[in-house]
Amino acid sequence: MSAFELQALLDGNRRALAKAITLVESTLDTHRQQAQEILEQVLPHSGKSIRIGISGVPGVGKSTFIEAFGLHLIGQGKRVAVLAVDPSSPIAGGSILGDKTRMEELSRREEAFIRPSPAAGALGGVAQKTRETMLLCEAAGYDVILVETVGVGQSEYQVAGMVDFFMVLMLPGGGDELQGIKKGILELADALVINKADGESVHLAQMARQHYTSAMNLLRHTSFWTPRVMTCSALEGVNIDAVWGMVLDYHLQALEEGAFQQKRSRQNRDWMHQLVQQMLMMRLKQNPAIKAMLPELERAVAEQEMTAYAAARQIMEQL
Ligand SMILES: Nc1nc2c(ncn2[C@@H]2O[C@H](COP(=O)(O)OP(=O)(O)OP(=O)(O)O)[C@@H](O)[C@H]2O)c(=O)[nH]1
Ligand SMILES: [Mg+2]
Repeated sequence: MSAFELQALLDGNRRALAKAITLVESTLDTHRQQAQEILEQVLPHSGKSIRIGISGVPGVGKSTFIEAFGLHLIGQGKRVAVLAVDPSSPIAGGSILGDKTRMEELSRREEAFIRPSPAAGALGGVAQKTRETMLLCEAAGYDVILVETVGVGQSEYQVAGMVDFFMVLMLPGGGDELQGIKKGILELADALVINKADGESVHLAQMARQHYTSAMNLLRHTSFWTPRVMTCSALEGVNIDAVWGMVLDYHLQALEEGAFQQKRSRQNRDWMHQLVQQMLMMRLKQNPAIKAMLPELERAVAEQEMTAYAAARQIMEQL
């Protein structure tokens, strides 16, 4: 990417942004190298957005919510980028956001940039690419980054670890089990937003709100922020402004507490350590001497001729 194109990216040119993201998502070594150079150059220009993670079981209304929320943000004068971490389709290029049908209006807006989930690739996987894409979008002047994920596998943890504010959309009615809500998720959430609070479900949604408010109060919170429970209707556009108001509240308080930057610093540090682990594992797997000795070590450990510890030590000594 030329200096000219880099400047275009910083000026908010979508084609330059898309090109940089393509390099980030590429699995070719030469592309990866170029991508890293671009990332280093944009780094000083990134980090100025509010990053919001949005999770929830399939069908809860994430796409519909993002459409309504994104349009509301644009109405507030913001530019919005929508990215996805989708563990369910690592090869096909992502199903989340794959159909932009529920984000029809948003995807037509000049102020919005919507990027479907990338394919997994090697190092760091989808989460790595989404993190890097986020930096590029910030450098291109997007004020709010929405990262969508479906409640599968580790993706919620990954997304919670890369955003400032993590919200989980819920359905009115039905207990945790029915909703497929994993227990740990409530502990990750800065907010639970009960969607589809419309029509006959308004009452159910209120009950769910009470239920989850007490459930959340039982959890121990170590940060300055007490997670909130709200209701909304993405379809009818009810309370969407209140959800944004809550995020702004959080942002203001976090800045005052110095917690905003602290959280980001911690996330960057954690991410570095995760990458080191992955890089080490990759080295291990590619090391010919280790490859050669591994079957025998595995056998010896399986048949209890050798302790797992001793075998692990032998492998480490080869590095
Ligand atoms: N009544 C009502 N229906 C809604 C609301 N939000 C979404 N829906 C409907 O719920 C269905 C699923 O909505 P999506 O936005 O596609 O849900 P999603 O969470 O993105 O689903 P996946 O992408 O499959 O994970 C659609 O038929 C929507 O029209 C709402 O606030 N009220
Ligand atoms: Mg969707």
